[in-house]
Amino acid sequence: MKIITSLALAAVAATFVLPASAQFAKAEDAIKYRQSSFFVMQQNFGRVAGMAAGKIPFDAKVAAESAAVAEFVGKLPWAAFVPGTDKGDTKAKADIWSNKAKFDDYANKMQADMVKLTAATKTGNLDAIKTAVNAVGGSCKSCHDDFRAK
Ligand code: ASC
Repeated sequence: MKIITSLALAAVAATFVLPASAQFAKAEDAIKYRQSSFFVMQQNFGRVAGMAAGKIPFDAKVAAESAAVAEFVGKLPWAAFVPGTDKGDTKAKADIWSNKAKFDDYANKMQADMVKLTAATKTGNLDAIKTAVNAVGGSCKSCHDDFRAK
């Protein structure tokens, strides 16, 4: 049982594994990289959230494509939270690096919620999409509350 639990946890961790080899020439490149990936993620998530809120006409195909892009791009920013990149053109708080485990928990939660959102968009069921959008939005917000400067 213990071994099975460990294997299950390892499998979950592997899902979220970051490219450990990711390197950036300059601190500002790392900052730009994570901001760019968050921007593309937000544009795609925001489109689905807009549909869920009735602000954008619901198009199941566009929602599914957008969620898939948001899910994928949402894997990218984390490798760019390189130690020492809390200075410069960034709202990233230094707490990210002093409380990395908590930050990583938020990052993993958001990515897991994105997987559920993609699944929900594939059903075409707007209520399921709304629920999944709310979960992702909650993940974004809780991390911002703790780790993003105003
Ligand atoms: C977005 C966006 C965020 C989150 C957050 C959810 O679309 O840009 O930062 O959702 O507003 O509360």
